Amino acid sequence: MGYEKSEKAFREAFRYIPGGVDSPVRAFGSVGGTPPFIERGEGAYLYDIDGNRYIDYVQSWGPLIFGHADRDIEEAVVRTAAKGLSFGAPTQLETELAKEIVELFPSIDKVRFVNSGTEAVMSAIRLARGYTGRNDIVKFTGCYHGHSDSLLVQAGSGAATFGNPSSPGVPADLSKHTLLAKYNDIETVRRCFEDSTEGIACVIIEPIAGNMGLVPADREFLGALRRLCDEYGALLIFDEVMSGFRASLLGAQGIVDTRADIVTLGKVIGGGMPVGAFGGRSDIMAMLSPEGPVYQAGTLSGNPVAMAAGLASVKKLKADPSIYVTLAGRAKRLMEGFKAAADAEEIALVTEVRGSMFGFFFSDKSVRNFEEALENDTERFAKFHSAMLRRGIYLACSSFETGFISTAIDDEMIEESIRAAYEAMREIND
Ligand code: KE4
Repeated sequence: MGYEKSEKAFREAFRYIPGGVDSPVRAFGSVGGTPPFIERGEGAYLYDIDGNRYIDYVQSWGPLIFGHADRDIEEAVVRTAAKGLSFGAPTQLETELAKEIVELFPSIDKVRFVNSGTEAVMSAIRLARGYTGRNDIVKFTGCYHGHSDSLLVQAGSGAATFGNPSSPGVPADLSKHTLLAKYNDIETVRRCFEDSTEGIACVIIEPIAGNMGLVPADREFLGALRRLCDEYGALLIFDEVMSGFRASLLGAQGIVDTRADIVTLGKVIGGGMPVGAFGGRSDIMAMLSPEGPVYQAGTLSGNPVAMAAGLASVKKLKADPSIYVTLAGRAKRLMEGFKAAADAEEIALVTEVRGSMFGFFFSDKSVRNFEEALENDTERFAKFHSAMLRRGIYLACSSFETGFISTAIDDEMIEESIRAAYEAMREIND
């Protein structure tokens, strides 16, 4: 496999775009090497500009559950685009997709569309603060909710629950309102409620965390979280931008019985086009402008072409929920194969699967929170990622991400990927 054209393209991109990419993770910073520049996608495959072909387990970080250039989604996009790209006026497509989501999610009475997961979460946080009249929020170390200021916060020193900015440009005056708790540890959440001086507006969590690697929250923990929020009158926000329509048709809420007050969605509901959404109980959503006083807006929110792509994607999933059984079966088979390949070389590996999502850590113990995830062997992950890429297997370029199975990936591709894993494990063990 040659990468000359991608190397040249990366240098060229670097001249005009910071880091040569429009989103940092794409630069391959944590795995090294040059990120392949993609020419096209077709079904399960990505093709780079050097003519290399890859089985794609990233699928644009989750949206492409039907693989690349799905005929139904592409046809919906072309048909809708032919009638105009955007109007800045209401269309029935928005209502149609909203109806699909409301009918699916018991915890969503009304939903508002935006253009990204970041926007969905930023708006949900403002809505929770407006609804409760409180300023403080709680998030969990290791959960990522997009790059809005209140969420770019890391744990303070020691046991301090108050957050510090995790990026320059985020005012400490703002990040002090974000308290940090430990994933799967209800006592650290209780401490945040006790430490808060201004009252907690909401607790936001990825109920199946996909941004510290794949780390699901324990069912009992989510139940305790719900009870704690009710005890203090705080809202519970499930950030299902990644897990929604991926862990099951209803994301985490299709697996656990805990219900959120607000749910954020993205990725799959855009079918590959820029869409985010946040929805919840009627009384909460009624606070949103123009019905209520909490302001939120967007030029391209509910864009008809994006709505058409999302609608085609969601309708296909609703029409055949049994695909989740197939997707989960293939995810399980892939992770069993990776585990067997690691065992053959006496390399420590732990794996996780939730529906069409999979993850693995080069570690000898299970991972239940970010602090434990940080102990995994990231150097070995980088070598494995590179060895797999050279064998035509395109995995997420960080051990703190999640892999995905699409309907375009068949059993033979899974077996091919497992064979590549045996070779890669042998190579990194030399
Ligand atoms: P976007 O703004 O990237 O559309 O969504 C932010 C977001 C919010 N919530 C969750 C649970 C998410 O996973 C994300 C974005 N996920 C990352 C992948 N880990 C997007 C990839 C990237 O940043 O380029």
